[in-house]
Amino acid sequence: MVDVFLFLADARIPLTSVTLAEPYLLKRRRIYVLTKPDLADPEMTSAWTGFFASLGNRAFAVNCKKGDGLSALLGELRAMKAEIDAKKPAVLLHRPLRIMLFGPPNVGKSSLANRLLGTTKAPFGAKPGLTRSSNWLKGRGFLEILDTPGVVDTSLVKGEAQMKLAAAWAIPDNRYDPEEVARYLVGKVCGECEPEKYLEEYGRNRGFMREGGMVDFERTCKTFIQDFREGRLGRFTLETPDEWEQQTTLTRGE
Ligand SMILES: Nc1nc2c(ncn2[C@@H]2O[C@H](COP(=O)(O)OP(=O)(O)OP(=O)(O)O)[C@@H](O)[C@H]2O)c(=O)[nH]1
Ligand SMILES: [Mg+2]
Repeated sequence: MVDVFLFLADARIPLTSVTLAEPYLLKRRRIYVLTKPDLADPEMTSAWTGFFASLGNRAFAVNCKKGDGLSALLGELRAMKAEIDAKKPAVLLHRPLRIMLFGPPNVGKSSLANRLLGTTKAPFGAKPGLTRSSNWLKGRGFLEILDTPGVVDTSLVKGEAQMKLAAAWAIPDNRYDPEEVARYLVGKVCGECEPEKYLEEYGRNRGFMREGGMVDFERTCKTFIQDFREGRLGRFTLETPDEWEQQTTLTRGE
């Protein structure tokens, strides 16, 4: 029923996004879409799209919220439709191109569906697990889109992958320890900094104080993580294409 898979990966964690969802996807014609490029390091995003291309896959960075990068993806989908139509008898030419969106929770699947279709039919929002079932969506244009719930192999949500998924908000807040994730992210935002001191100062600067002059550490950690997620600390990519080679550490056979 599907002509092409769009595999969505968060541009900040492409390797983890792919590794956690890949086992569920058949090896079929697919396009990788790196979402939230506005929150990732632009040079790293180019490196990642180049890397996927070097593996023989098309890859596009698309801001599914604002639409940047969408026209290149639409151009590719139009070309695919033309290619498929060219192989079919004329009576079937009018069937839309059917695409399935696939990827981790909160990566931007429903937002991309809406953008591609020019609608707001697919509910979207800043919370992992918003879409609960698979839905075929139609809009204007030449596409029909299967929006799907985010997929994560929960047996792999551990170690550094868990930190990254929490940072990208692909797992719910009850699936990680905010203090652990905040400390991990301090290392990414300020490699030289001592996490405890950095967070103490962060909380003090934000006025997150308890009675007796102590910093409210839990609130500080949660706010720090949210600031990271929303790009207020800058644009960061948490993994490089070089790490692809080491991905066996993330796979089921670990
Ligand atoms: N900054 C930024 N935010 C984005 C982008 N794409 C989507 N978002 C936001 O990310 C959040 C999640 O978007 P959704 O489209 O609901 O994500 P989803 O993959 O459908 O999520 P689930 O249905 O929970 O699996 C929303 O708040 C979007 O506005 C993007 O490219 N950049
Ligand atoms: Mg959704």
